[in-house]
Amino acid sequence: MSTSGNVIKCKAAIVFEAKGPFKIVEIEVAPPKAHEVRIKILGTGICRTDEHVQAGAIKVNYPVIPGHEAVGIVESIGEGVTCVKPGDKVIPLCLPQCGRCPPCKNPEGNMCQKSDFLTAKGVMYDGTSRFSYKGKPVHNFVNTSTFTEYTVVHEDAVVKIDPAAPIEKACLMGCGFSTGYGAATKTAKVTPGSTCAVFGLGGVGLPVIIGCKTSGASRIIGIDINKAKFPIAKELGATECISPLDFKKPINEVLLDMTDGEGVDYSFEVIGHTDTMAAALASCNLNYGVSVMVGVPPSAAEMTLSPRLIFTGRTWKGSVFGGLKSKDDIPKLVLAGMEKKFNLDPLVTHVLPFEKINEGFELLHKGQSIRTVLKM
Ligand code: COD
Ligand code: ZN
Ligand code: ZN
Repeated sequence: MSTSGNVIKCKAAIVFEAKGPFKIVEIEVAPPKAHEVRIKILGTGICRTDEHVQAGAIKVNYPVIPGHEAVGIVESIGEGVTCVKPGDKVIPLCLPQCGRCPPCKNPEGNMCQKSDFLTAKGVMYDGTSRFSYKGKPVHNFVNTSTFTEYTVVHEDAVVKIDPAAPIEKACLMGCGFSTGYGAATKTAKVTPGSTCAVFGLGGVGLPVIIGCKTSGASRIIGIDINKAKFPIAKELGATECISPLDFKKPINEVLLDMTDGEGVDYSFEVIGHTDTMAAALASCNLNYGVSVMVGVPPSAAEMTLSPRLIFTGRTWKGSVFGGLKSKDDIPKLVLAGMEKKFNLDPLVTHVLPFEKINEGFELLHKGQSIRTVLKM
């Protein structure tokens, strides 16, 4: 029986309050309104940002259905949708691309004004939600919400991908891989022969290494307090890996020593801590070094820095979704992954049934996973 036009009852993982667990409950998902798309989720990755939502480090409205890195099949479309049709394999876009706003029109921009990344309202464009639990609305997360068997997104926040794309690896293109790879290739524009330092070797940091390597960097230094991440980092292209815990000196001074006092050409902070953001900035060359902030800073964080760090010529940049334009770039990255242009195998360390979502987060807490993909 077709579900199109009807309310769908399905399972979803809701966080009811900051620091509360993910509770799998039965929700109701309303049909898509005009210019909206209802998607049956096939698989969804667990990203550290989802944990930030659960932990209350990123401000959102509760109750909320997190999850933003997924692959699904279009179940039905609302009036006026032309970019996808029922049956299409798609990736929901945690950073939409409306194509009409100034950041969408600017070749260097990607923070579409339709993005809920900074506003965190957790509702559709009309101010309402398509999710409800026991008759009460439940918020969405960054225009997506994928920890659910069905979700509804605006057509600005969905893109069709190759129907043959494997679910687990294609999921990574919805956030982790694109964010890291784009930070190196699009935001920093890493040059051949350069030296790079990557702070944080997780599901986003490792794709930064892949981006540095494909850009031709000759030296890639991985930095992590968890040495268990070093073998994968080296497999993907890191030439050296160091742990700040092994040194008495601040890690930026260690990096200066390792580069004859010059500092690295490019540094990337992929952890989300203000102290490592400052260390990454100070470890790049004082004149032409570029430091890219990839990790999401906690909503309440503030930093104090000497202006001299920038005065001498360093560039400090931020990068959301790797500076990529989601609708334009994700289908290309999916194809490149299918053509084995980069090695995605080590990134998906665990595949679990959706019901085991809390186990998936436990693996992340313990530093035992890179990416866990939950299959519906
Ligand atoms: N020094 C060195 N390494 C550290 C330190 C430290 N002080 N603290 C933690 N680490 C290491 C951990 O051991 C771990 O290996 C790594 O840092 C972090 O990796 P993960 O796997 O925990 O986290 P990721 O890689 O999934 O995500 C981290 C981000 C901070 C990048 C995360 O918040 C994120 O996904 N940001 C995405 C930003 C974005 O543009 N998102 C778009 C929508 S989400
Ligand atoms: Zn836009
Ligand atoms: Zn993410």
